Amino acid sequence: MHDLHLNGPLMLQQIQTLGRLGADAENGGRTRIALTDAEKAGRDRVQGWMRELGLEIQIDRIGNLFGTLRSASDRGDQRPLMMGSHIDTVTNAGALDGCYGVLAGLAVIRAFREAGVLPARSITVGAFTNEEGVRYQPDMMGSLVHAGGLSVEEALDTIGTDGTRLGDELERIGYAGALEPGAIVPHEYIELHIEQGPILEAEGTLIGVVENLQGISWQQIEVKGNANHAGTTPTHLRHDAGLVASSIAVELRRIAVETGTTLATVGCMKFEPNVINVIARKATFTVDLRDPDEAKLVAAEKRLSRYLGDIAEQEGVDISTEQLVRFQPVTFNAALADEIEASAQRFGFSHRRMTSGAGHDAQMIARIAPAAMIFVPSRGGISHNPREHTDDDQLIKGAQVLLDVVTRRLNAA
Ligand code: HGY
Ligand code: MN
Ligand code: MN
Repeated sequence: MHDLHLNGPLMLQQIQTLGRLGADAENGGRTRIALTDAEKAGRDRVQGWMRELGLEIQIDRIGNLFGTLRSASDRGDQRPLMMGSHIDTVTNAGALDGCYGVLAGLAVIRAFREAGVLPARSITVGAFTNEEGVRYQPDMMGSLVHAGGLSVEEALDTIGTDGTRLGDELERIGYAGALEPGAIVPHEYIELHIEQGPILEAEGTLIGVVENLQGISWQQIEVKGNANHAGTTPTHLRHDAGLVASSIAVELRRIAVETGTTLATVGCMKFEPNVINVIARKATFTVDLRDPDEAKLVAAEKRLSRYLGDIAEQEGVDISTEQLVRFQPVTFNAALADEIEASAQRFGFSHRRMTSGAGHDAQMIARIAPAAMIFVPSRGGISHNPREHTDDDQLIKGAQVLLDVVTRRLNAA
């Protein structure tokens, strides 16, 4: 095998450059919500880097962006080894989530370019649309459509939290591609990502060999009570949507603590009329439930549903729910996980097998190809936050493992 060298400094420089696009006014964050002008700027920048590498660029109908370095033997029908992730962000995000996997993929291709060799099999890097699901649900949307889990027509008709239609926004930013989603079927898929959690750092471990990924359940809950005067309404006569929503949030914490494995988050909450001296007539909020075990996730959903029925009756309010996202836990390809572990061993890097707490595009691509993930540590376990950080040498070593695994898989039978 050729002696390929990863250009770490250039990868780090590109991470910084991309991280400046959509920069927030304060606290060093950036916001590149899917299909906004800021995200378009990020897409344009990544596409430019793909061009500089002489890659064949393809954009599909849901806006997934692919750059491919063809092997000498590829007559256009060869299934590529694919790497990738996403470049859209949550609000006020860090610079690494998703971007690291896309730019490390380009760094792997650059190693072939700089060595002047073509890979034994074509290599594709993908930047999938709307992984975060902040504006349009579900999350991991682009990779879900790519994997055939959601029709592109349905995805294009999705109405965002801002009332926009996804397909219109895709047209507006110029990324409504022609390629049929799923046309590029990966031979194998490997995603390099920051852990976004505390485990690797706490153990002083460098490489996470991600064996599986937990199930995700997102729902929106609406509580309808009665608006009334905060000063004249006795407690026993209240139908207080704000109290009910808050009680549900407390019950969710009880579910998480009592199960020990389920995680529960109320990330968004809105009261109406949202006035200091008026009992809330309506509360609208989201619930994010996760568990690596499907049966436990189902049990948490059922326990929440029972609680909703009980508190609705107790407080005399109406409660309705809308399921926004439901993905079962995913187990990644064992052979690829072994390959990642063997690579970390060869480098002498500390490593451990683990579950992904976050959702990733790899969980969708695992539906159509062998897939696995490599994690590197997140300082303080922080992510979805401008303070998201991984040391430069850790980022480079993670990318070296990616290059090593890719070159070995390219030359495997
Ligand atoms: O929600 C997630 O876990 C991912 O960041 N979309
Ligand atoms: Mn991510
Ligand atoms: Mn994320």
